[in-house]
Amino acid sequence: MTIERMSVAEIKQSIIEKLEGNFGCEVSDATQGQLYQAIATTVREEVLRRRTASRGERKRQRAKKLYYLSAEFLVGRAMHNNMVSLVNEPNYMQALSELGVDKRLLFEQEPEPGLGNGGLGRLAACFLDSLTTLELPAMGCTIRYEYGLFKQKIVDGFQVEMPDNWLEHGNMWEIARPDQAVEVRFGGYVEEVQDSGKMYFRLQNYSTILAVPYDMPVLGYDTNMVNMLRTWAAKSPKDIDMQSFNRGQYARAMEERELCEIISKVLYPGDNHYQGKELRLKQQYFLSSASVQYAVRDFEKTYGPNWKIFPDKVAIHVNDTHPGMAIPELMRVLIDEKGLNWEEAEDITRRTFAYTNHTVMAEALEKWPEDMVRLQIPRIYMILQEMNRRLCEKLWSAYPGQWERIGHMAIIAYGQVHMANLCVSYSHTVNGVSQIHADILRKSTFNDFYLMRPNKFLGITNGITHRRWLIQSNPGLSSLIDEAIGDAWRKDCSLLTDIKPFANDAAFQQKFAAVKRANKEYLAEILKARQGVEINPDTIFDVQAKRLHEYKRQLMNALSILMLYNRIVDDPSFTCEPRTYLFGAKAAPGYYRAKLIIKLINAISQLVAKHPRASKMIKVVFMENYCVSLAEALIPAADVSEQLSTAGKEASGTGNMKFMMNGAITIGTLDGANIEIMQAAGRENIYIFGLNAEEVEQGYSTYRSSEIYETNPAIRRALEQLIDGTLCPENPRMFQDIYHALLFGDGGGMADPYFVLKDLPSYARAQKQLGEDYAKREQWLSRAIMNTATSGIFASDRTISEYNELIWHLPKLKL
Ligand code: 26Q
Repeated sequence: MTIERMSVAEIKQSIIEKLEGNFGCEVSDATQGQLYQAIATTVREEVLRRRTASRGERKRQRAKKLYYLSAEFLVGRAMHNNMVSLVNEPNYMQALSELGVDKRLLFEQEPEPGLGNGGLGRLAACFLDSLTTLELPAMGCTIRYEYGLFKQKIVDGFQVEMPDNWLEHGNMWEIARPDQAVEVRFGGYVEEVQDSGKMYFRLQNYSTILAVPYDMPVLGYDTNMVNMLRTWAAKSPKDIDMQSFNRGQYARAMEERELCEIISKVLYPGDNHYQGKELRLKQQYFLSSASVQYAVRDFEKTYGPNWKIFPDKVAIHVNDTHPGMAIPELMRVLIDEKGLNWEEAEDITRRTFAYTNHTVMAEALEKWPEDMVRLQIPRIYMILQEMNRRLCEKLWSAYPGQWERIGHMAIIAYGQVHMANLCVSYSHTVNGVSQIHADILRKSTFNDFYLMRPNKFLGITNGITHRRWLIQSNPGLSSLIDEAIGDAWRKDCSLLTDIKPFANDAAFQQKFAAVKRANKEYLAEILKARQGVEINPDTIFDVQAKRLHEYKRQLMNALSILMLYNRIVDDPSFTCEPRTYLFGAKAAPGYYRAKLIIKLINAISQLVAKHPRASKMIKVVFMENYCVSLAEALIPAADVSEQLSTAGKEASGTGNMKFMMNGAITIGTLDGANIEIMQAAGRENIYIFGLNAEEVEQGYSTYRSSEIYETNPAIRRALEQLIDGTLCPENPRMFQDIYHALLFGDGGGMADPYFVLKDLPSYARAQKQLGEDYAKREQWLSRAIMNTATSGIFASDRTISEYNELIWHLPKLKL
């Protein structure tokens, strides 16, 4: 079945009719909001026609379905992306131009769903995009947070958080499914019931929360395939408790309702950091239970109570341990509700689940207090205990007498439920997100499990969807690529290698440079509009955009800029290629040092701006509220991609891939996917500096940051400036904490545990070289083009094909 694309005339007609019918106005007198409504409704109708065309096919074909469970899905805006997936973007753009609509203002009308913190949530969104384009049946499952990740303002150089009320004006892209609501139970106690010799478990005195699904359709590119992102909202089962309402206890009824609905109220803003908050545990079980119950119900509808084939028809993937309670939840449903015995349920569960780990940092590994789990989800707690008992029994025979090792591998130990151990021991596959990360999982984090079942551990490197991150966000470069090699790369991103021969083609280089230049102008326009700053497109755009975290080392970048500033101030004859340093980063609201680093970047920005000569060569800009839509304008404009994590700490990184694809050159450490970027692009097309992961590991016992301070005068001076009033005359003590952490450490820990000072000299050298190389125009352009040309393997289509081949085994739907 083929569906005709709307022509330019039809699109215009539809928009005009909607403005007339819904608002009684014409294009010329419509507000931006009315224009958005009318245009989005037109796109939505086209989306829903595809949904109708593919609807029911999965069940008819009895095809296996994937549930991708993730506490975060950072999908970004939908309208423009849907135009691209409909392969009708040129017609829409033409129609909008003919109607005289300002496209930037139009797209900015759409609120961005901020249902994620960073990499993990954005990866889930890229995956669902690729699953759909590859015509694989899947459903993304997450929480419909009423408030997404906070919006960031910078006030006097400090981050200030504002609530993100993204649903305030409704959401054009979701469909409520109250008919598919499920009940999730919390609290109470477990009663054991004997019935004709069999023992049953019944939860008593629990409270029920209703999980109501809202589905957001996800389109495949150039196909009728539509998958759903299911977002679960928490509702009170008795919308308002009528009984107490009648007795006049209106306030109490409302209160009860509020208490239920708080579960899906707000996304926790911590990234790569675990906090044992009770509400967070409730969120996780809420998502896990609702999704598993739905998966079981949907299976039963098609296949009946034929539980043995459940793993052949259902795959459940847990995106990090956050939805890991789905594992004991499936056990619970199969045993308590479907009457299976433990062994049957366990076998099905093991063959159903797979788990991807996204971090090896100790502070991010989830460990819930045993008592909290017991009180909140008592039946799940019982199941976890039994899982733990059986696991430990096996471990005793594998590792007799090795108590410490067993304690380290147990699901429950020392009063805590260890989510990673649960996920590893009850999944058939454990995946790492880059090659080095998978190696670290095998050799260190999960080594004890790896030795028992080496084949369980995979390393499938992350990817990004080139549809959002190249076709949609960089139309200039996309058309240039079409011109050179045709447009087949749009469906098969690996074909980007066909532009390799153009890397040294002078005419292509000129056009490539013109596209980059236009993208830089566009970014300049946006930053002017967003925060009133002016940046010069004739300078190098050097970008570090990612969550703020000490291991990502924005601080190293900042100190290196400060050192460069000092050189300029000291030497009136010093010159360098003019550069604009762009930072985008949100800090977790409770992460004091991360917030102080933001203040530091802003202080350096002001210091540089005040100096007549320095300000001609460098400018530092902290971009407010880094988010998906800002990334879409920023990444195509970047010349330099900063990927500075301490080696061994960044599991993969995915921003690095987006920058590469858009022709930025990476300066980075041998960490995460940077290593694979180097292998793909070639050693000459990337700037690598600093310690490698092994050297970092060895450095923990030998490294003394004070030695660098004592022997390197430039570093010493920059550090002194943190506390001598240079940066913050009104409060010279402002950056004391950073100074102290770098030189003395805190809380009994080592000084400079992220090796900032250690890697700083080698970073500064690489930066100097980069600046000189940028001036060699042809060579730089050739290397930038080589980055785009070799970025195809970082398409999430490749990632998903590998996941499917090695983990899920989903059939491609026949449409
Ligand atoms: C856990 C418990 C309680 C509250 C919050 C959390 C929590 C939330 C988000 C823990 C971790 C995260 C996010 C982690 C994350 O984004 N990791 C990144 O995942 C990317 C995709 O695989 C990788 O590319 C990055 O290297 C990794 O840092």
